[in-house]
This record gives sequence, structure tokens and C-alpha cells, in this order.
Amino acid sequence: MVDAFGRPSTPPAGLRWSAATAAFQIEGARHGDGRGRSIWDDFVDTPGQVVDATTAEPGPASYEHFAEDIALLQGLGVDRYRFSISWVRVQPDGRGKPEPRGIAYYDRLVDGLLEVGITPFPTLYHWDLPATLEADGGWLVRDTAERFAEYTEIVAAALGDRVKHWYTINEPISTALQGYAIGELAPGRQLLFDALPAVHHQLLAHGLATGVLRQHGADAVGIVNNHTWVRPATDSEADQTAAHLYDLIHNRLFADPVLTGNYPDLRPLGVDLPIQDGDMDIIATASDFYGVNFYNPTTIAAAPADAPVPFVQVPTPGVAHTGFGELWPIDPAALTAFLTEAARRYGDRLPPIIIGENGASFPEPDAVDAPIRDSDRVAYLAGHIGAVADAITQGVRIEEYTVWSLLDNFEWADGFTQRFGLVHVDHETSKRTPKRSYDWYRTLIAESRR
Ligand code: IFM
Repeated sequence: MVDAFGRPSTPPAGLRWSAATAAFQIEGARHGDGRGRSIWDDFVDTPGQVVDATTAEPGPASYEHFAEDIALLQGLGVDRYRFSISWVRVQPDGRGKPEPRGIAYYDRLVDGLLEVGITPFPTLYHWDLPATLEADGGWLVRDTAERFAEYTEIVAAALGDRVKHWYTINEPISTALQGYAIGELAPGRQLLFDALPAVHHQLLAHGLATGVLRQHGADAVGIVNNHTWVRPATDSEADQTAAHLYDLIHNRLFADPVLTGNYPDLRPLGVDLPIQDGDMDIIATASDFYGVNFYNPTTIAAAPADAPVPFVQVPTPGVAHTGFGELWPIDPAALTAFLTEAARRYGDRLPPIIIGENGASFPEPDAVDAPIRDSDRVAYLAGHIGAVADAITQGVRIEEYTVWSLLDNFEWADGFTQRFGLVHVDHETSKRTPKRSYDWYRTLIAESRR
């Protein structure tokens, strides 16, 4: 079997397979069962923030339809399911009293997965910070890391008897950069480099939560970040310097402290982080895996002298792109390049890698009466799984691959306009229709076990 990139798409043996979703993107039911408000409720309720003015409802409505999701996962034959837990369902005010009805939902989900032999692999935080905590400074203040540890304690006490594998925080880069620095995502702040405390406090939260989860008998704990392979637009010195700075901010600012206990040298950016004694040891608490979400490479040019930041993202020449446009290029070899470079850079300090998300959106109809033949998605996934196989061949330890996403869902500020699912979802009726990529992934998983 040869994929659309002409590579053999024989699945790497021994890899675990998974599919991912996140609470706010699939659950719906924003107003039920004592759920509090998160920064994403505030964001979607603010006119003009979401391109299609949708509010994440109904969408897949998994709070009601989770049994259908479990059946779909069982049909795929995945080893694990990556979902996220909504902080405001479990602890509506972000501090203090838990909400038993919210916890009961995750009890049902976890039990349902275990009944069909799928390992639940939840993420504790996938962007939906309680609005009460944002009002007190959000990730810009240290107290939020402490509150996260308290919330982790509640979740671990409730689920830790059955859940042994945990992602702490999803993509702190996205929250810091798009949420606090440029305001494309909630909480919609535009602080540029003044957003950097949000980096440190999320990483501190990860370290504190890791300790809590270990006390509750976790077998595997790690953070998951969004990473990219950065290339300069030209070999001019200015573009190379800009690309170096971008790599520092997007990749190393998050991986270095977790894996080495030190931030990279931020002097070229002229910024400081609010580090207190002991923080770096907490942040670098040993992880059982390092989670990598990978979608595309990034081509960077030097920004004009009067620009607020020194770099600018430009289209990657010579490659196709996803439904998100030319700044989401498709280039599987970039994933191999990132993984092999991470193994070189961090050496023995790099635990096994888990690919926590990989996938692509393409324009697809809102309603269907037959499975979509999404050959562009199949080609994307085949290419990237091939890229993972190449990295393994080159000695990188990679244990698991996760498709983003099981379902078409709410793509944040892009609303329902971007479809990433193996399963088509009619966002009005919540009807699920597996796409051709679902059958392809199911076959690939089965073949990998032969
Ligand atoms: O949908 C998001 C997900 O929530 C975080 N990682 C990137 C995905 C695609 O944009």
C-alpha cells in the first residue's frame, strides 16, 4: 500500500493508537448540571469573536451522546481515547466546592471506555479556564497554578482508581500566544510579550499537578504541547535570526523547562519570567512521556522594523495546504525533522514521545446522507504516520499516535467552519456519520497488529 505521498504506508508495529477530542469542543450542554462559566463561554457569547457566530452548541453534544462516541472508538479499535475534563463542570467556580453531577459525567465516560477495553487518557486542561479565575488574573497570576493543583486533586480523587494515564495541560503555547499575547483565542488578551507569565504559570501548574497525580497512583503523566518545524523564509541573516527567535518561543520556551529544568536564553527578546525559588524543579518533575501535537511546519521571515514582534509567518512554498489556508501547509517530512531534532536536542532527558494530536481540516458539507470520501485527510494522515515511522527508524522513541479528531467539532474562534473529524457531525442534529478516513484508520490499526 502506497500513500498519496508515494511512501509505503505500512503502519509501524508496536505503536499504540488513539483519537482525541476536548470538552468544550464536543460536549455542548453549557448550561446544565451546575456547570460554571469558562473563558470560552465568555468568548463565544461575545459578538464578533467566533467567525460563524456559533457557540459550540449543539455540535456533537457528547454530554448527551457520549455512548455513541464510545461505540465509534470501539469500532475503530483504538487502544486509548484522549478526551478532556472540563474544569467548570467539576469545580464550577474554579475554587472550592466540587459539582457531583459534573464528576458523574466523567465517571460514566470512564466506565464506558473501560467496559469496551479502551484506556481513558484524559487531559486535565484543554483551554477552558474558569471565568472566575480569569477575573482574578487568569494564567498571568501564580494563584491559578495553585488552583489547578486543587482541581487536579478533586479529579484524581474521583477518577484515579480507574484512570492511570493523564495529560496535564494541552498546548500552553496556544493559551499564552493566541489567548494572552494576540487575543485570537480566549481570553482574548493582546499583551504581546507581557503575556509571558502565562507560560510560566501553566508550566508550574503542570508540575504541581504531576505531583498530585502521582500521589493518586498514576502510571503515566505528561504535558502535551503544540510543536512545529521552523524554517527561515530565505537564508538571509535577518530571516534566520527571526526563525531562531520563533523556534525559541514556539518550541523551546515550553520543552526546555519541562525537559531540562531551564528556560532557553530569552535575552534576545528582552523579557523576564516570574520564577520563584524551587519552581524549576517542580516544572522539571520527571514525566513519563512528552506529548507532541503536530500539524504543520512554519516558515518565518523577519518582520518590518516597526512591527510589534520581530518575526512574521509566511506561506511555505511548494506544498499543498489544509482547509485553514496557506499558513497550514501539508509537509509530513517536517514532522520527522522535528522529532529527530527533539531527540538530538534533549537526548536522554526526552522521555518516550506521544503524538497527542495530528490531523487536518478540509472543506466538507454541513449535512451528509452518505460517508464522505475524504481522501485528502487519508493522504494527510498516511503521510504523517509514515513520518512517525521514519523517525522511529531513525531511533526516536515514539509510543503512541493520536488523530485529531474523532469527531468534527467546535474549532474555537473558527466555530464550526473547520472539520477535522474521522466522523462527520451534523452540528444542528449531532448526527454522526463515519467518513472514509474512519474506515482507513480502522484498517490501519488492525493491520498494525497482524
Ligand atoms: O482543535 C484544536 C485543538 O483543540 C488543539 N490543537 C489544535 C486543534 C486544531 O486546531
